[in-house]
Amino acid sequence: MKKKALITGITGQDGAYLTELLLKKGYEVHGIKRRASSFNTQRIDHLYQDPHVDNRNLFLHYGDMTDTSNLIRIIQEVQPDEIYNLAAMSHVHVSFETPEYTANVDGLGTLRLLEAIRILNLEKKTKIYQASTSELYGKVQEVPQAEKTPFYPRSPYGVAKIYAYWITVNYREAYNLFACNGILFNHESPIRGETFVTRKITRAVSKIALGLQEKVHLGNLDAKRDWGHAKDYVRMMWMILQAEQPEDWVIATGTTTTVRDFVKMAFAEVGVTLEFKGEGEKEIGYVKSCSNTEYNLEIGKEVVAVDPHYFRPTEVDLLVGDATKAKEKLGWVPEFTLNDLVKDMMENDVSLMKKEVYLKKGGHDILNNYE
Ligand code: NDP
Ligand code: GDR
Repeated sequence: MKKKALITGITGQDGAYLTELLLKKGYEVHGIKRRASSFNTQRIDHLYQDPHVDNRNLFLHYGDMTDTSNLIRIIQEVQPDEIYNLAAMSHVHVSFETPEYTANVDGLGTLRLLEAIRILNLEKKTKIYQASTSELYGKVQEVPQAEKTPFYPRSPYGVAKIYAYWITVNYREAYNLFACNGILFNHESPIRGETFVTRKITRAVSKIALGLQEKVHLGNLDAKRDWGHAKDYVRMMWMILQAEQPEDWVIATGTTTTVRDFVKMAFAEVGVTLEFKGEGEKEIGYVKSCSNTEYNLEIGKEVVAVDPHYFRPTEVDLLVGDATKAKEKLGWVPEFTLNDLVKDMMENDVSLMKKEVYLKKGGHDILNNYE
């Protein structure tokens, strides 16, 4: 019998990579997608199977983390061996504007899944993975951050996720559920959402290099993040549910980098040495030199500016994780370095923007310019 997995948030970055991984492992994969006014399955379209053929192993169900009866019905129908709860309003800055909705989806949504498992008497059958986050650590208490580091969230997103973290622990202890938190630090990829800082940067740098955009406006350049590759991280989600005991695990690279340095690394991929000058809101990044004649960027051109609009009311200044436990007990070995990650993202976005240049020449405009 094939194992069955149910993924909430299957249309997101991690959902797409996890689906790919589980299908390769021979799982029957079920995913919950939201109804939207336009298609929202681009990240998994390459895995989509015609519903009219036999032996399908990928199934999509309409649903929402705010809809209890819908979640219970899907879980009853699917009878999953493993649930991966990846669905969330996952943008930290946006959570300051939609705090109640974020609490409902990211906090109560997790409770709804845990209760569904109990209501359906699936405690012994169904394991559940909760997508916890380094945002739980928030205000720096100690570095690097590990499983026992105290939490101090700094956003409505972080606060909602702390509820989800503890309700997962509580259901494990109260009802013997195989329920685990993966406390994952930032992980990125070529299919990262366009408004997270890494993808915003790699898209903008590609556009600037190809003459499609003048400059990019960013917020806090001093923030430090521990960035890994999403492909390495979804492998761990699966390993966490295959462990002997249900536990909580930190997944991180152990290296931290400022947003400013990430921008420099991205520009380096198109042959540009970027320098910064000025301070605070007046800081700018300009082209010091350009070794790639294909891009021909003018020396001295200002390509990065700071816009306070992107500052958060409360910020998480420094994240750097200690994944020793996962490495020692689960044998996790990440395959991508930060350099590999930046290269992967830049290659993807440069090729995407080259297509846009081509289409523009034919009078078409396919990409929007929202930041
Ligand atoms: P994305 O934002 O790319 O994907 C989020 C997914 O959740 C999408 O499929 C989205 O659907 C879905 N979703 C949002 N709201 C609802 C809702 N109300 N009901 C059902 N589905 C919903 O996130 P990532 O893939 O990057 O992250 C996956 C999970 O891991 C999230 O929970 C995130 O908070 C957490 N996390 C992420 C980290 C990272 O660095 N990427 C680090 C640590 C934790 P739609 O496509 O329709 O919007
Ligand atoms: P984060 O990711 O908040 O860490 O949450 P994001 O990429 O949004 O921000 C990282 C840091 O960059 C700073 N920053 C900017 N951020 C954005 N989005 N846009 C900008 O223009 C900009 N300029 C500077 C931010 O202030 C911040 O310090 C991500 C999400 O995936 C969460 O769901 C997940 O839980 C955590 O990572 C771990």
